[in-house]
Amino acid sequence: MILQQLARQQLRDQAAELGFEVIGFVPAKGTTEFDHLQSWVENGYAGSMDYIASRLDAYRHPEGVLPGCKSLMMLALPYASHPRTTPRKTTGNTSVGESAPNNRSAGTIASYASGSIDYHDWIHDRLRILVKSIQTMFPGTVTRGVVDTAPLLERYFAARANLGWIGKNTLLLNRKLGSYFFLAAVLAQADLGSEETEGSEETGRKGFTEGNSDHCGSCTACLDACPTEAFVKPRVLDATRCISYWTIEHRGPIPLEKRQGIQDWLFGCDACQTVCPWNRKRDAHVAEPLRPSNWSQKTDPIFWLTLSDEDFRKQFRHTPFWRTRLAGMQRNAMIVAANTRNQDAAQAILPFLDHPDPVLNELADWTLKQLQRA
Ligand code: B12
Ligand code: SF4
Ligand code: SF4
Repeated sequence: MILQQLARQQLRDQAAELGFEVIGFVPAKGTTEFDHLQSWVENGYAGSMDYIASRLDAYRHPEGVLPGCKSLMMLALPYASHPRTTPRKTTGNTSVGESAPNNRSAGTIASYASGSIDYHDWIHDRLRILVKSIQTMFPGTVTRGVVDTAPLLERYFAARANLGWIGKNTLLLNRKLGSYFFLAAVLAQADLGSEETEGSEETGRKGFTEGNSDHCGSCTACLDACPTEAFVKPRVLDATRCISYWTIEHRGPIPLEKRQGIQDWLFGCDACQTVCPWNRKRDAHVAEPLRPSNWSQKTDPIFWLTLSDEDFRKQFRHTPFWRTRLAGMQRNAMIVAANTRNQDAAQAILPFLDHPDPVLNELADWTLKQLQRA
């Protein structure tokens, strides 16, 4: 018991030094949310994200990620607020805020992608240090760091570890950090003890939260602000209606009826976060590589339309944009150009009429027609 407490304190201190602002520990138990996940997939809400259905069984228990797993250390690392989030007080350099250009033909990007690095790589480098510490404290036990890609319901375990509550926009919220943070986990075969909220498992989907309270209250700002009405109900998101899904996860053509809803989002979407009152008063330290860099370039559709394969590789190989590839960014850029009536982009779109990729080919034709009509 004492040994576990000491181990947790040491790991907590180390994680804080590494930039994780909220940290918690929870025993590796089966998830009470598995049925929800299963019906979510069965309802088709995962769209083409087959990596969820194909590993469904692994989500039942953290053992699906690390056999013999006894404990999870859950971690939150803040990233910059989206500039459309109205801050209530100055909180240091956490937002691009006023520095964002007020250019009507510019698009915008999700803030998590505004830094200069791939957060997966950056976080994994830090998780490796924590993994090593656990292995030194508990020799012979296997430990694994994960961020984003493992079949683990990160928000669920983070809520159980008292990092925050699951908001109506389905994101994990914390009273100090709002929702602009990444989640990560260290799974250990060692028993690290628990800091789980008492009785939390019995609360079902009503309030699996800090101290079991739902700090969303009667607020519905995120549900009302979603441009594509992607929330089936509070805390249930149909990804196939979400701009983030279409602009980041989905490969290939974007159906005609989805294009207008994308508005000016070139990559991801933060609309259900910019309006959240908890993000307006957040107080978070954002590490240097996660602070916005080259914002005006990344939010300019013409920049993406005129970028060469080679330059894309050089500049974006180790950033979140790599997931979508250049063709995906160019697809998104044409849709944004059409939605924002960006006549200046027409010149950059013309060469795509002869592009070998039929997706970009069709889109160029469609976008130019939209611009002619404007
Ligand atoms: C697939 C995925 C997506 C999909 C689906 C999103 C979704 N809401 O599920 C898409 C592409 C749409 C997406 C978008 C985004 N994502 Co995403 N995504 C994931 C991923 C890989 C899996 C999520 C998943 O399993 N969904 C399945 C369904 C069933 O989840 P669900 O319906 O929301 O229900 C869950 C919870 O809400 C919870 N729950 C809901 N209500 C209640 C009530 C109670 C009582 C309890 C106990 C639990 C509970 O239980 C369910 C199971 O966990 C996670 C990483 C991970 N491994 O967890 C990141 C993750 C959720 N995404 C993240 C981010 C940052 C985003 C975006 C903000 C990116 C952007 N700006 O464009 C948007 C936000 C959109 C939104 N409002 O959710 C972060 C969220 C951090 C945070 N603060 O919560 C994560 C955790 C990645 C990370 N490691 O940091 N994402
Ligand atoms: S990320 Fe955008 S599209 Fe997706 S649910 Fe939030 S507001 Fe709606
Ligand atoms: S906008 Fe309101 S309802 Fe939505 S997550 Fe924030 S506090 Fe909760």
